[in-house]
Amino acid sequence: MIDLNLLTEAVGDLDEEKLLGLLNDFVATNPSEEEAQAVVNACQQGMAKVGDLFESGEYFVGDLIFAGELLTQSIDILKPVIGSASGSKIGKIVIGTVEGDLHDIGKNIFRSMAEAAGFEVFDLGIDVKPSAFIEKAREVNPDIIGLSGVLTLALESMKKTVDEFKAAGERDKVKVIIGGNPVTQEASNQIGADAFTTNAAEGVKICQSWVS
Ligand code: B12
Repeated sequence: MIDLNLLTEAVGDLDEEKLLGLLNDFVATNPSEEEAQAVVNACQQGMAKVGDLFESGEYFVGDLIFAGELLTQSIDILKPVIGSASGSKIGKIVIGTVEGDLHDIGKNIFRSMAEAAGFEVFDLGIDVKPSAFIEKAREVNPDIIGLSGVLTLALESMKKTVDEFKAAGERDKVKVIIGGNPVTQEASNQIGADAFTTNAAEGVKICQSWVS
C-alpha cells in the first residue's frame, strides 16, 4: 500500500515528480475503491497544507494555481480506480460550484465518485448563479442538488441558492447537500441544506441513502 503521509507531503511540497510517481505506482497495483478513497483524502490533506502555506505567505497565487493543476492531474490518474458505474442509473444529481467561487477540484472529485456509484450527474461548472441551478432542476427533475464551495463567501451563495429554490417553489422537490472545506453542521442549518460533508465518499453515501 502507498505511504499516505508521503503522498500528503508530496502535494504540500508541490513535488510533481514524486506525486505522480507515487500515484502511477499505486494505480498499477490494482487497488480497491476504499484504498483509492484513502489516497484522495491524503491528497485533500496535502491541499490543506498548500492553503496554510499560502495563508502564512510562503506560497503565492501562482503556487495555488500549480497546486490546482497538480491535483486535477492526480485525480485523472486515480479515476480508473475510484470506481465505475455498472447497470442502470440510481438517481439524478445537479451539481455546481456556487456563485462567486471558482474552485472546482473537490466538486469534480465528488462528481467522479457519484458517477461511479451510478448517479447521473449534471455538472453546471463554477460560479453558478442560483437561477441556473433552478433552471436545470426544472429541466431534469433531479433527486439531489449538490452545492460546492471552498471560499467563506460560498456559504452566503449557498444560502442564497437554497432561498431562491424556496421562493421558486422548488425546494421541497429535492434534497440539498453542500460540500467543501468551510461547510459545518451550523452552516448547513443556516443555509437550510439537508446534509453537509467535507468528504466526497461520505457525500456519495448520503446521496445513496436518499435514493435507496
Ligand atoms: C487550489 C486552490 C485554488 C485554485 C483552485 C483551482 C481549482 N480548479 O479549483 C485557484 C488558484 C484558482 C484558487 C484561487 C483562489 N483562492 Co484558493 N485555494 C486552493 C486550495 C489550496 C485547495 C482547494 C482544493 O482544491 N482543495 C482540495 C479539495 C479536494 O478539497 P475540497 O474542495 O474541500 O473538496 C472535498 C470535499 O470538501 C468534498 N466536496 C467538495 N465539493 C463538494 C460538493 C458536494 C455536493 C459534496 C457532496 C462534496 C463536496 O469532496 C472533496 C473530496 O473529498 C485552498 C486551500 C484549502 N484549504 O482548501 C485555497 C483556498 C480555498 N483559496 C483561498 C483564496 C483566498 C483564493 C483566492 C482569493 C486567491 C487570490 N488572491 O486570488 C482565489 C479565489 C478565486 C475564486 N473567486 O474562487 C483561501 C480561501 C479563504 C477563505 N476563507 O475564503 C484558501 C482556503 C487558501 C487559504 N488558506 O488562504 N485557489
